[in-house]
Amino acid sequence: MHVTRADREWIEQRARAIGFDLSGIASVAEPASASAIEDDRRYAQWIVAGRAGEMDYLKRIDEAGDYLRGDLHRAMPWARSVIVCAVNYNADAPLSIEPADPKAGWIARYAWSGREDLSAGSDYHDVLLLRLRGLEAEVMQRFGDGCATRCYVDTGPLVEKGYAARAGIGWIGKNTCVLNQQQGSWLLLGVIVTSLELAPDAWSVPAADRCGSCTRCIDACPTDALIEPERGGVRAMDATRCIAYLTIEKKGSIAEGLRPLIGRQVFGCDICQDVCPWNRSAPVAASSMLPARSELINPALDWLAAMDGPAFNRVFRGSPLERTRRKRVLRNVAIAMGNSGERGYLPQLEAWAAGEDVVLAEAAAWAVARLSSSAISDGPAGCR
Ligand code: B12
Ligand code: SF4
Ligand code: SF4
Repeated sequence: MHVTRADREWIEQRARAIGFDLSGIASVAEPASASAIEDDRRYAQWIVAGRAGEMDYLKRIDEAGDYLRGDLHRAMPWARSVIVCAVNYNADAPLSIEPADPKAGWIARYAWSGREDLSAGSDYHDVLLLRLRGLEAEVMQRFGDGCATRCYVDTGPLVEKGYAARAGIGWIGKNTCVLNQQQGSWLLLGVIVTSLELAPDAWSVPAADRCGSCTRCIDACPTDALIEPERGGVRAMDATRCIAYLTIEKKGSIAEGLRPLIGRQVFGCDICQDVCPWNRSAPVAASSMLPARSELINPALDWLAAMDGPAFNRVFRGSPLERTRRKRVLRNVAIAMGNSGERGYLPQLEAWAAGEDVVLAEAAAWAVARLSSSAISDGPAGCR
């Protein structure tokens, strides 16, 4: 079954009607084609170099021992094309790099979203998946039952950004995010893998790379996580150094040497997108899919610290923070307090340091030592 250019335009029009800001369709490279081999090699190299840290789901292999995410055919031999949809989640709100109250932490922009009535959190995975399923149903209806499809937001055995680039959503910037010339990079992606072949005239046109000689994201990254461009290689990051990984994915203790660099980030990190010139005029989200909850913007560290289990569940029910869980968020809050230069946090930190949660106690003891020492020469992390 072939998708023609008119079909592609129909898919894009339906995606817009469903609420996506951008969409496109990319072919899955033939197994053993030069581009499939290159994608696979690049992915395997990244994993073997240890860049994925403890994210074991990125390391799943097939029976032959090859990485599933290195080639989509391994998990879905029937896959021929990928419909990529993107939604803008930008909000009319400050950036993490703007001066802020030293007592404020930072939660990444993508995690601000609430339900439309704002009574609780909303995880973009659920919100996008629901819309993708609507589009999938329409695609099935148009192309018939012989068409196989699978919808994913994050969880599929593929690198969504690579398909987004090929589907013309945007280019992969030096910060390793997909950037669109009009929309910037505050985009979340969802994909529908399909068995539909693309007629040659149906291919979306990949976006031109517009990073040019800019290196703002690389220069601003506090942990030097953006690695490859400096060496003239493809754009990639060492996720084990990325604050998003450390605060969201990393279990247990965070390496001591990285803690001062985390600054005030308590969940995720937006720095390399905040500094990007393409985000200066990024439009605020047009759709109401992911409305921002104002209480999560520059949240007071002591508000987060004071939440007991039920309060945390109430505030973050349905939000991306729910999966990271309170324990890990508190570990991050302790580190942010240690970086704040605010000695008023000492009683809270000392209480945690004497507590039973070993990881939190250790992070809190580190923060106490950092606040108590006169050697906070790098000062409050205010706008880090
Ligand atoms: C693991 C993961 C992470 C890890 C690793 C990040 C990373 N750069 O890979 C961590 C936890 C650090 C992370 C952080 C964030 N993430 Co994340 N993450 C993922 C996830 C689940 C897998 C990504 C992956 O496989 N990485 C592996 C490495 C090897 O991929 P890579 O560096 O991009 O390089 C590959 C490709 O890009 C490709 N490639 C490189 N250059 C080019 C050029 C061309 C033309 C092509 C075709 C391919 C290509 O080759 C590489 C090897 O395969 C995806 C969802 C998904 N299933 O794809 C979301 C995803 C990438 N994350 C997303 C978001 C929003 C974030 C954060 C902004 C959240 C936050 N604020 O804290 C940060 C951004 C940090 C950053 N600067 O990238 C969005 C990105 C949207 C966008 N606009 O790009 C995604 C797509 C989720 C989604 N469904 O929307 N994330
Ligand atoms: S998200 Fe933060 S830590 Fe990760 S690469 Fe960007 S600036 Fe660096
Ligand atoms: S900050 Fe500059 S180099 Fe980095 S992604 Fe944006 S345009 Fe590209």
